[in-house]
Amino acid sequence: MSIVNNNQRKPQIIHVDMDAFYASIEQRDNPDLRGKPVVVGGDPNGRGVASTCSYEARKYGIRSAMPLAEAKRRCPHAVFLPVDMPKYAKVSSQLHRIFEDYTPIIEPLSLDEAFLDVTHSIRLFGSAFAIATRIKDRIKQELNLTASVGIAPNKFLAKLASDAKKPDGFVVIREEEIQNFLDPLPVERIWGVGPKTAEKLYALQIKTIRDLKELDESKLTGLFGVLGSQLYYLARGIDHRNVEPDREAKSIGRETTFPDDLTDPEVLETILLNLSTEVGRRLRKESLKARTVTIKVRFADFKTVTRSKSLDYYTNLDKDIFAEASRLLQELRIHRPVRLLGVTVHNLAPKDIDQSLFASTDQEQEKLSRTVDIIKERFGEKSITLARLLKTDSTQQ
Ligand code: TTP
Ligand code: MG
Repeated sequence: MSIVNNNQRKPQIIHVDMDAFYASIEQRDNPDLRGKPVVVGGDPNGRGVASTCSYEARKYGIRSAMPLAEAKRRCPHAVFLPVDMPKYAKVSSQLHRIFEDYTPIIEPLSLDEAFLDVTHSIRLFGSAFAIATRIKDRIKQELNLTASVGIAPNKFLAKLASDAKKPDGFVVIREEEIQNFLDPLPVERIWGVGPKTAEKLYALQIKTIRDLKELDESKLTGLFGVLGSQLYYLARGIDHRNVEPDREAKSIGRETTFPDDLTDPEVLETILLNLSTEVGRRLRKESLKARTVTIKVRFADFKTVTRSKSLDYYTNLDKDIFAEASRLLQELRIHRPVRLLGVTVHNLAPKDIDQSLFASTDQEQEKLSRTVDIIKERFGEKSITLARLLKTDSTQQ
């Protein structure tokens, strides 16, 4: 299979993190609260903890997850507010709609924080710097809130960058600045270093990332296993993790209940092909690809089983979905009557997710499948049918 790699641009990752998110929304919506210490979390006489607090409250040492009673001890005149999740969730979706104007590759980490891979948006918008500036300005103008933004060649650095000048920060880490930026930071700032790992490193007199670089990879893997190798690379600003769009929850599926229970494996497989074709068509229509295929089989006694398989590539081709679904069906070795069959795909991503690994033969296949979709849309479902589907077309609901 020939691999066409036409996507050699350097990665450009933006990390956006809203400032004092819940508290800033409350201050925005109630001008009396502006400039004051505000703690969001509930009744300070109760047993709850702070979700967050305004930057004015942080001067008193109040932090997220601190018991509210302790927060009140530190700042008796702070305003304590309950958590209004529906309100914050609404702002979060407005924020996401802004992100979506610049890239489909968005990985949300929480309501107020996301990675954006804008590597392939640059042609359209000029530069990652221009995109991040625009996003920050729109958050200010349209949401009346401030965000801190980081731009870097990878996720690890972009997150550190957005955190470096909070609140209202804007930090770019260029290739040649990476090591200077990292060296003075404490080891805890490295992704994966929790209190236990930090303690072990302190015992070796390793406090900063500069100190950590003194240890070679084999020494680190000896001490920490797989994490050790991660530490070695992150200390040098190397992080190959992709921005993973959060589409796990979404899926596309089709299922059909037969007028009469079926046992003939060939008939079942033909129906599976029909279902796979419809799922592939929906994926192409929504400009998506999928990585996981699931089949569902309900037997005559209503017992239902599902089987899933994740591929190591994304696809929206009927033939790929069918091949996997068919393999899963065969593995079930069905001997009893079946009343329902379904095919679903999960782990969805924008269709250009794997452009760099796109094989030319598959590009042709996709073009063909898309042509079939267009003809079906124009002239009706029955206008083109793979010969194999004709046999069981009447069993479809
Ligand atoms: P963060 O981004 O960690 O905090 P923040 O936005 O309030 O402040 P900043 O980023 O400027 O440091 O978390 C986002 C929201 O998530 C926060 O507003 C409240 C909620 N949250 C909790 O409910 N509990 C927690 O322990 C944390 C850390 C956050
Ligand atoms: Mg935040």
